[in-house]
Amino acid sequence: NLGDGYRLALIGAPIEVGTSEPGAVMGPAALRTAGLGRALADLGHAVVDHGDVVPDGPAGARGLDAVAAWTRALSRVVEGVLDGGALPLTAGGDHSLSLGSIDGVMRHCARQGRPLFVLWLDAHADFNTPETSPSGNVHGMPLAALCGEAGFPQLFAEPAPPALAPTDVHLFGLRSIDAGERALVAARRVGVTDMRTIDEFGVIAPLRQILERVAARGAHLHVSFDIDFLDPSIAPGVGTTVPGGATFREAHLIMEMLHDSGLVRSLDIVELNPFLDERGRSARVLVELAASLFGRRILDRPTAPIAAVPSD
Ligand code: 4U7
Ligand code: MN
Ligand code: MN
Ligand code: MN
Repeated sequence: NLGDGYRLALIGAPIEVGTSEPGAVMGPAALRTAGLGRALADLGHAVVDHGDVVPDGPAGARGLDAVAAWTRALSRVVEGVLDGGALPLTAGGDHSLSLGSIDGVMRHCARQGRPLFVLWLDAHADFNTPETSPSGNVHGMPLAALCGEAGFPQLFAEPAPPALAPTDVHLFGLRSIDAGERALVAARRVGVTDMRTIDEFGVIAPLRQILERVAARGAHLHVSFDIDFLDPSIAPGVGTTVPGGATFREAHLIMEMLHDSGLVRSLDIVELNPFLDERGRSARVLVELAASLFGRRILDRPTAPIAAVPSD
């Protein structure tokens, strides 16, 4: 266990080469401006801001070569932070940054012989390959690449760890998926709690089931939080809004449950586009939610344990 006061490492990943909408490069700065570091330090955690990562080699152009340069640099930083016993919080930047953060987590876990589980809070599946992608944007592909799908150039430093098992990935909040990736997600048996399931059962039952599984396996839990998981009415600062997203109360409860589980060992906060935001609203909502994930609560009472959950 990490104890009460965590050692948190804030890692800026100002990457937008994975998207066609400029502005995500300003994400880390906006999160710092909204007080991310201060909010976490005020909760009693030791926060070290590692500044913004610089990619290995030229990363100006869009596309997979530039993403590879970021992936390698981010992976090294995240792995080093975990090896040092701290919890990496990678702030983006578009979602292609998770190629680097999760590659770093995978290397750390592989060395410790520890299983890894990835919770993907997102409107999208991000399971396209270069072949299935309708847009060519790499931020819609990171999970497919991490899960070892064919069609990608070498993104990861050699020797690369074994690919992530698709059954150790859970998509939560899904409400937009392309035809090709839909077939792939089903064929690979990626875990999914889509928006309809959330409408039917709420967030508690499905999330409890995931957390119980992670706890039973003693796995490292990585959470990748794409802002478009949230409804655009509370978080407009993102390039790929999809209506019907999580409410503030749903997202807040998820964060409290994640905190109370004590299982989260690494986190991405991605896709904030301050250029599209309204007076810093989205950045501030994210800071609120991050604070709840790291222990801010209304009263000193944990979320209630759930006795019975529906099984799929
Ligand atoms: B994000 C999309 F076609 N699926 O591949 C694609 F709808 O990281 C969107 O989840 C991807 O924000 C969104 O371009 C990537 C599209
Ligand atoms: Mn560890
Ligand atoms: Mn998304
Ligand atoms: Mn995403």
